[in-house]
Amino acid sequence: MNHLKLSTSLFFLLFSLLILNAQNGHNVWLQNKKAKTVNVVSSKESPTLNIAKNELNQGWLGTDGATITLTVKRNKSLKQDGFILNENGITANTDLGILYGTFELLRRQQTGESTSNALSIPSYDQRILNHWDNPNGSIERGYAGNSLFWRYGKDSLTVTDSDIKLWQEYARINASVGINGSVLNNVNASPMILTSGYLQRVKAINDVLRPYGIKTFLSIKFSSPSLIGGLETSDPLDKNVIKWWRDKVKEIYTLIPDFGGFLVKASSEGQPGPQDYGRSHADGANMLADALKPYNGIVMWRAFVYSPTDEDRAKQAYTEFAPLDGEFRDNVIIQVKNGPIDFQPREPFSPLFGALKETAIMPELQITQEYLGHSTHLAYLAPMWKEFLESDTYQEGEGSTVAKTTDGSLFDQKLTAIAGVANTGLDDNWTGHTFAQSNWYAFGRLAWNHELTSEQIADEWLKLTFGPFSLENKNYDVDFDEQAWNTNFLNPVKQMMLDSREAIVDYMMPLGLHHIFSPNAHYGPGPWYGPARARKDWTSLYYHQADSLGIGFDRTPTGSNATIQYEEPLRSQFNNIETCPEDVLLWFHHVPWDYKMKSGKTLWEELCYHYDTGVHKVRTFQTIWDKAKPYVDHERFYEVQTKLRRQARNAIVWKDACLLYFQEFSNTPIPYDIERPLHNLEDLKISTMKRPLDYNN
Ligand code: GCW
Repeated sequence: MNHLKLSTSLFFLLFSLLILNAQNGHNVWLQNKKAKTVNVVSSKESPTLNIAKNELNQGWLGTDGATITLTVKRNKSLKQDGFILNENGITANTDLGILYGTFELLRRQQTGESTSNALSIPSYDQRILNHWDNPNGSIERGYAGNSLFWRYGKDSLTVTDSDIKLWQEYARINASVGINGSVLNNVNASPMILTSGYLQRVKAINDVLRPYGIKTFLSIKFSSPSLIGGLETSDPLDKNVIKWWRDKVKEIYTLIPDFGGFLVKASSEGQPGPQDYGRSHADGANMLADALKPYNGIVMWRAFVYSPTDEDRAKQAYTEFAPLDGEFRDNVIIQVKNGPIDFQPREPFSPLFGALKETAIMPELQITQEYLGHSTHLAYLAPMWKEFLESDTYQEGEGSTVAKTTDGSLFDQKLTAIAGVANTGLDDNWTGHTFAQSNWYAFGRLAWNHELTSEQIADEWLKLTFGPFSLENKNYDVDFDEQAWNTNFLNPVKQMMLDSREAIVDYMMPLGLHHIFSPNAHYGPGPWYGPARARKDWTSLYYHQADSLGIGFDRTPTGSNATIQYEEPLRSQFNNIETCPEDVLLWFHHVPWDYKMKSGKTLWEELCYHYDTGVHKVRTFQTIWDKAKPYVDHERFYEVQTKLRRQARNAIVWKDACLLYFQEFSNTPIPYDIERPLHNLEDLKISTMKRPLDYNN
């Protein structure tokens, strides 16, 4: 080897060591490990099984030199891609089941759980990420850089080696938590996505994702036949339109035989849809379903519909969809956001869950933090999703939780699925905030097993992401003191995660308040927002209804009567101000300022204390994190520390803005044991319209 070659290799060696220690978070919860040797025996070969073998070789932490057998054979106790772990290895019905079992086995080795005699079956058949990515590379409500799939520019459709590498990493991360579908583009879909250049790129993506078991789907624009097909109409009952879609679907499946199907936002927020032609959602969805049926494709038809009528926005999806129950084809599934409005920090569950008894229905969650502080605020979302999944709809008597009305156990659904709006982008760490990775993780884990607790998921994620096995985290290469790590890092940081969503509810919109953001960005406070000419249901005034008497949206029979859409005894419980849960009180009631709350405080005082508590919780998070410093690499430590500082400043802005503004109606002092506001209302009104919100910072 000549000198030049030697020094180049040394350079690369040093360089890669540096990269390893830099810990930019790119490896998420799949940190590089010092693996032991393992002998993997498999009766057959396939791209998926090869991935499983590789993972075992790279990450084995069991007995050195152990033999592990991968067995693919039919087992009646296993549904689909479920698996069994035992002393000898992994058994599954499918190759993909083996891969999922592999990730589970490796995860258990790191978290210290038993690796034998575990049987695992997914709660939902389809566990899907929705990417709101546009063909120009931007991402609607994305806070972690541009799209992983699309980019701007003249070579935007060329597939490069780095594209392939990135898609492979993306696929591996998803497979590690059981995600098996990706909708590659925004529901506000460009018709261009169905043109040949884009479809070629979808094929390339699909080819990379396939061995990891991930199906690709596309969002479509309902008026594509007229926009790119040269037809005069996109009426779903028009025979040329029907033919156009059949041909388009055939073209797609010729390229991508295992394509998943379409996601559709139609007749919603200005998007075209069947109603433009006097047709129903069922007409639209069924026409597409018929085109996809021969190829086993599905239609995920969104129920996120509302228009600026006088009807309470919270009622509209139910009003439109409940009468259509039973009219959809069996390869249609209705995709419903968890709450009746729009991914607010807290909403009651959408009354559509359980209400459609003869139509498959799937939850849509939002992983990206559109309404929870983007990628600046630390919000672990599993508690929010669990609260939703465990909500009792009472549709088939007590115990009819949302989880059960959607996972096929209560209704005989042919299709079961769950979707999460992704928070991924080109940022090195994929999600902007390191802790936002935990939401990607939690979505996958809950989609696989909705019975896992938030605590268990947080525990796993922390151990995998910051734990002792990581090669990158030098602190633990020698002398890992488990007890110290648990006491000083794992337990407090886990508690911080578990409290984080409620902290946001407290300082943004407690007690059932909702949608009082400054417009468009949905980041800072804007309780005052309500210009005379604005669409009413896009103003904060519409949602909080504050006046000199009280605050809150009356959705009982004296108001919009949205409660009628809930089953008894829930309906009566919500209707009665005394029995309505206080955390959704202002969602359902217009409550007098001096109303006595369960704590004995007046509503006004209670509101003030919630805002104050929210701020204090964030200050506590700062302390927890500062103390965690010895246990975290520099890069991730400072990133989170800086963001928590900003979050604390933001929380004060939220508190000051909301309390000073609502005080104009309550006409009552802010309790004197609460820290006084730091801002003036008039200044806040000007500054918080924009993001970044760091007033005076
Ligand atoms: O929450 C709203 C968002 C829109 C989004 C829409 C939807 C993709 O503000 O950005 O559009 O919901 O879910 O369709």
